[in-house]
Amino acid sequence: ATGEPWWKSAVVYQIYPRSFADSDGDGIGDIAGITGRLDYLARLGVDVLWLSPVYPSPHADNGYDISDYQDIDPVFGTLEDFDALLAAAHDRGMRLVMDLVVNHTSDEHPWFRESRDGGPGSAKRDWYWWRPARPGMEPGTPGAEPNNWASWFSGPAWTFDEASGEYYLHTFARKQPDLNWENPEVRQAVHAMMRWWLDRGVDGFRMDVINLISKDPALPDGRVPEGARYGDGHPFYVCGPRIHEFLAEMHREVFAGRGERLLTVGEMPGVTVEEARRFTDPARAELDMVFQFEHVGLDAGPGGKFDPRPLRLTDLKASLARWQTGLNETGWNSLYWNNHDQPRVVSRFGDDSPAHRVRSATLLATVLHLHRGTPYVYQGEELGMANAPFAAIEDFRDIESLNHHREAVTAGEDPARVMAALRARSRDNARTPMQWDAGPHAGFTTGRPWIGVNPDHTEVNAAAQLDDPESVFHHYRRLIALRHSEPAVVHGDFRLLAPEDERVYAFLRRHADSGTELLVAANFGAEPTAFPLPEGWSGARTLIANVPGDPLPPAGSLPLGPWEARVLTRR
Ligand code: TEU
Repeated sequence: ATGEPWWKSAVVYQIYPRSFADSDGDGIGDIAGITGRLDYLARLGVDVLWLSPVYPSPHADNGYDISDYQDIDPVFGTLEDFDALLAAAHDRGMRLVMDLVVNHTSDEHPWFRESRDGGPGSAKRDWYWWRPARPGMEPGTPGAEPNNWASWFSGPAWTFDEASGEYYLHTFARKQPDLNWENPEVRQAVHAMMRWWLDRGVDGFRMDVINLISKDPALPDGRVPEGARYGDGHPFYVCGPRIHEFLAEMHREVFAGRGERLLTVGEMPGVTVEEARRFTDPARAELDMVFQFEHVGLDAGPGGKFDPRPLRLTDLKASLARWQTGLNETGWNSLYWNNHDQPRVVSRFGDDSPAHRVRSATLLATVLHLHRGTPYVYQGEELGMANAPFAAIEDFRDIESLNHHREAVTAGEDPARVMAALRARSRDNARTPMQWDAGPHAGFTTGRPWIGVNPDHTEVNAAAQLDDPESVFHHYRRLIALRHSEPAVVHGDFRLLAPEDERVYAFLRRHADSGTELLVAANFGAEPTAFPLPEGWSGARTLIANVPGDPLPPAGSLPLGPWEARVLTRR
């Protein structure tokens, strides 16, 4: 439809620069490496690149701890390298979106140094959350923290500063102090920095944990879950009291007048459908879309992400369908299986054994890309890259994984179980180097990679897949092209079929303007099955499938082989 925003028919590709392509042999990916691989991304057909952080950083959390918002970390290159990448992407018709990490800075950012070293009298003291010890407690002793909140990366959310005798708040690691958005100077400084990047030519922002920036200034104690040591602060800062005000203000101050060409997406753990509709309602002018987390939490047990349990397909369907319906009239979904924080989807919701890896990866791709919303592809997902076979804790690099391992083992949990959970769920599964070819280090680097390369790169790599029309890569390429050519994929409404079916994920997309209707059916398993077609679908043509060959038009029911996914169309 005319007048629709361009990003509704776009596909975004996420690059984790540290693990994408290393041009200088230091074992860490860099910006020149990305520029050298743009033709690969153009061939895939993606419209937008999202770069995980490339700013100067001590890398306590791989760049999500920023010490200078307006420069490039030397490990990744220079501002000149960045400008060259931006120009080269634009030359190929691709836009480039930056990661905006402003819930917190690094503790090595000059703002925080001034806030801490200047003590309570510092002009920047109030840019962060400083609080005295709990009344009646000896400052710096266990339990004396200003409140009982847990950090997301284990331990308390507060760190004691000897010099001033006060604590600062950090929702994540202690090297990631939270900015105080209540202070208008903080907001103005962030807005100015964002305008600086837009003036440089970038095309928008992916906003890290942006729904956590508004905290209840009373910072009340949270409920302590059974068996837990710390309290749950979420009710006081997940979509906190002033979040909509802050995002509307950011829109006015930063995006007004140039909003049309940009893409903004807010990463929002804990966001509900109702809140997401408000954030993405165009009439409210806050964000274009958000990343919600419901579907990536369905296989977590009561103990959280490191307490894995199997996914029930009916839960996945019910969850995604609720988001589809909830944002159908107002707002817009973003669609993802993977990013740099999630295990690889082919290992998680598919089957990464040699017999089923390609088919289950292409099934998952088909299901996701046929939903209504903007799909995000995370580097290597388009190759069907799998989880890492890490053997020991020494193989891991991620601060969340390392902290969790230390805390759990110290608390007396069985180390073998802790390792099994890390192997299934660690963020490092997504962070092994991109597999370019079957050569040494998968063609990622000529040096020593900062994290182990998956040994399966001899089988699973871009070079092999580019030459194979049945590869995962070419299936992603076809799905992206389909979104660009078929309005029903972009604009059709969504209706879930057979919600109780434990094996087949099936839905309809109906596009009233063109009269086109799509039926998607996907067999989530190795056992062949058949899906009973609704009235009027016998004889329908296949638009795209993840198995080669032209089947006979289905009559009555649609046979589905192991991990087969099929999209039928009728007018
Ligand atoms: O992630 C926040 C988030 O919600 C989680 O995915 C988190 O990383 C963790 O898995 C919780 O168990 C964002 C970034 O994407 C992540 O890489 C950063 O570590 C985090 O914020 C802090 O900046």
